[in-house]
Amino acid sequence: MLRLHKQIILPLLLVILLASPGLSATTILDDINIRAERQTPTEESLTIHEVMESPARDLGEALESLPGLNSVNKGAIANDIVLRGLQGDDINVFLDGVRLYGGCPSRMDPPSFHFDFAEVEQIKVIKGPYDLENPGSLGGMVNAISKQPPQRPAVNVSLTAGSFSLIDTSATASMGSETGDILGGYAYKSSHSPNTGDGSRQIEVYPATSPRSYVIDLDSNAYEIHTAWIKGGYNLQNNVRSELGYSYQNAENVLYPYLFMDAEYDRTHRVNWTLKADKLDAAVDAVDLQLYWNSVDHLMHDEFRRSSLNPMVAMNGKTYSMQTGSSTSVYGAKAKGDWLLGSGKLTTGVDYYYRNWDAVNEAMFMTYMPQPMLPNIDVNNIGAFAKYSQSLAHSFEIKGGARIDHTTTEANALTQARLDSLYVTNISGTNLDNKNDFTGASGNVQLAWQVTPELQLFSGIGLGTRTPDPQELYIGLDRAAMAPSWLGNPNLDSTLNRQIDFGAKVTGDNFFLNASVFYSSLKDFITLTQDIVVSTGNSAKTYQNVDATLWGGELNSQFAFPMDLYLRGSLAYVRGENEDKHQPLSEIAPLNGSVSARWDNDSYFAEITERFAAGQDRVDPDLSELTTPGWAVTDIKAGANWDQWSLAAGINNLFDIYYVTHLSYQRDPFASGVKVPEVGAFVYTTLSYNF
Ligand SMILES: [Cu+2]
Repeated sequence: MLRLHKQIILPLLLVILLASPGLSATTILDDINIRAERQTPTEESLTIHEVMESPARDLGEALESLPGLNSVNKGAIANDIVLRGLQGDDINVFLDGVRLYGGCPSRMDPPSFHFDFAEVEQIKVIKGPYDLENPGSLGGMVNAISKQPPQRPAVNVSLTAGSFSLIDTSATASMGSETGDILGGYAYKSSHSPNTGDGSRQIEVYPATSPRSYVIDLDSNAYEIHTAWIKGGYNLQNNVRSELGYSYQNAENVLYPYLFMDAEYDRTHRVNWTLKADKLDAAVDAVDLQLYWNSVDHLMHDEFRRSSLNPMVAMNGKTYSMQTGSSTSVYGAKAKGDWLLGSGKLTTGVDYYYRNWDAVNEAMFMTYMPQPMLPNIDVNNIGAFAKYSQSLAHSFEIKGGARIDHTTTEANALTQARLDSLYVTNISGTNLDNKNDFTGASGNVQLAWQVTPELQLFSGIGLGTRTPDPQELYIGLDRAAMAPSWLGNPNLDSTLNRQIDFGAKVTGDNFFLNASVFYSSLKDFITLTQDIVVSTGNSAKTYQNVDATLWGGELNSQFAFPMDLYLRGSLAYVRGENEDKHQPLSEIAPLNGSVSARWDNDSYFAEITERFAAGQDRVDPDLSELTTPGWAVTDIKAGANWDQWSLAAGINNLFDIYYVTHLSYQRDPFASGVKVPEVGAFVYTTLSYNF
């Protein structure tokens, strides 16, 4: 019953709040109060029961409901998270603190693609350079936290069906006692390519004559994803717990109209082991150890596109005009301790990870000669951190800390001959090496002041850093005279983010309001260049360090009214500028937000939401970025809860509006020339059972 409440009723209650003085009001208020008490204006969280009520296909889409978070949609699924204008390696995305990378050089499979919602209980977001426990959280961190089984048998089954043959099912079962527990789960999701607001399928975005147009049945699956997981916990003593988990995921036939190719498969293995000991003695509050390993195999090609019908393809005995096979794996370890020191808490830790990334491209225009696109790159990172938090007089709380990292990178399959012939450019110079090392320090101080019981003020100043990623350093895709090549720049420096944040949080018995602003000065921010000439005489796009700024803010609020009515609203803005070139940064979402009204009496609910974005006319001319008009769409949903069962149904984009988001089209060097429109009117229903 308790689990049921946690899983299903809380979300309803969340937007609800006050109104009737019964149980429901208390529960919702509790939730709001928890949010109000525990979160600073630079933190957000999303509980999975909020997600389960929506038809979000993955984490990236679900996180769009949080202000300051957006996503890049390359097709029906595999949304890539954007946080305050930063994406890719500028932010960290973890599951239970585990570092995981996608295999695809075009981010078809971002980290969050590789775990299923049904594994997750809650998602925590830190905005800005305030995560010191992990290397590279330059712009922030998103950490999904997996479900913990209760100390009894439990079952959770969920089935969602929607337009265009959407199926999203999951089942988990667990057994638990004081000594230990075991949890197993399985999830399957698939869908055809959805219709956009103009009545055509998302995969029909290209004219039939375009080499990028699809030559498959419109009712082909746009993705099929199986995920299975098992996790065992053993309580050695009542304060010492060890956990071991394994997950396998197989994604097949994932279509990416945003890109030139589609994924044949992504196969992922994940292993995570943890040991946690709490309250060891008066001084040692907690000790955590963690070891993990994961790997992804990815294969993409253009067999579903017209480009594969080129007569030269068959003449070469192939079925594709281009294909990339890639694999990546990560090993990681972390040891961390929480010490009670004075009236505060000191956390110290060391961590290490190793990553390998390798990708080989074959293309007709290079006579199918295999190219070391990501030339078997090793990354080793070792780091240490310490942070301290303490309450001060007059309701002040201060926390801060520092971290240092040393990183080495080496592209094992990048020969000096290839570096000299292909990579030498007027941007990165001539003395290029396939090895680099980086040392970086980061740190922050955050001050919170509880001015009155209702008002909290927050300020933070932070330094965050991240090393250039393996792709930015070493990628090499020679496209000869066909089109600009795509090249890494081995002379890149790490990016340093110097950021300040201010926030205010106002909470009352029946409302919650969070406002934050930030300013970020990015030294050696990594962007793509304009086309440049390489030593072969052909043109290429490569990466460069520039100085840039990002500033913006978010507003988030919830209100409760009599008669079981609740209102919620959010707004987010970010502005990015390349200070070296005095032009806008690319891929910055425009002003966007949402407002929703909900009636919820604990047994039944109904909700209407308006999502909107302004137009974006600040575009990067180096990447031939296009402006995007504004849009607004309406979503409705309603549902009921009876004991173990709950049912929800809704229509997203009720008026079948045709719209595109500013982030959802590919920029150079692989601009396909089209914007991928968002999903049109979409009907769904979800039935779930929790015991
Ligand atoms: Cu790919």
